[in-house]
Amino acid sequence: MPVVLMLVLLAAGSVAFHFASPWWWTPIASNWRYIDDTIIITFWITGVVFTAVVLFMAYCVYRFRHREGRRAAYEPESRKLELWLAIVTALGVAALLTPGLFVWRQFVTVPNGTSVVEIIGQQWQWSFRLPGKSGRLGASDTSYVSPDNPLGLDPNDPAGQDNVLIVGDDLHLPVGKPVKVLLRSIDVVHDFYVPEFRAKMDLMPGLVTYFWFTPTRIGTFEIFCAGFCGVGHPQMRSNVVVDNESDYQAWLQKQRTFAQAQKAEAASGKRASADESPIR
Ligand SMILES: [Cu+2]
Repeated sequence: MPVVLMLVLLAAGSVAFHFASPWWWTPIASNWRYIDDTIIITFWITGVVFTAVVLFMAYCVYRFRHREGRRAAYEPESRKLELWLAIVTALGVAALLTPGLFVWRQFVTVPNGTSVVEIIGQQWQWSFRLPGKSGRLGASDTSYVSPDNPLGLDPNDPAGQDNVLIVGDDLHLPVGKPVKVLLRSIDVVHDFYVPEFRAKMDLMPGLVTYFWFTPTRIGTFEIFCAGFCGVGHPQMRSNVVVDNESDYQAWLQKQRTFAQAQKAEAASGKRASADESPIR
């Protein structure tokens, strides 16, 4: 009887904890309500199955308890029950996976007229690059990375000259404008994660991954690295500041382009001499 009671309390307590939990989601600040809907569907399916299994166990413990003169029958095979369980499990797994496929498709189908921001991860900071007036991002390669060129832009690509660089500082974005983020790592695997945006994706060395979103709320939102990337991983944080249009433009005016940064480096005499240039 105590086991039956414990199992029933476990089921009831889990459901109560789910609804009364103080650790709920951060208020959403992007268009990705679909992600929340998908998680809620997952909670419903797994919650109902968990509760049903635990209560069924409690029922069995009570119903088939030991009594004098009764023996258990050995019945290892039941084709009918196995078939029934296989069908129900398959339907449950399909219901868990299918909504995610629809949401994923939207997550990576970028609408027309979306602006672009590149997000660069490295041990252990976040940097960003915005296209200039031409709207294009110049070529980049990790072989160009040097103290003077921390993001590894191709110095010979004219398209990269007007690109705006934000190295190890906060990224600003205008509210209500869809943005496509291109994710690039210059060392190991990192993972860009802003909980309020319900957006998260790996940065893979040698690949450019992407997704898009629309920031819907003005404010400062913390960026976490959600892929363990070495001893500095917990400190790999930054912010996305979502501004109204005029604040955003004021911030943008203050940022330096790649050409300006290169010139400043040359003027300060810190630029590497020819024999110190990075190996191609
Ligand atoms: Cu990281």
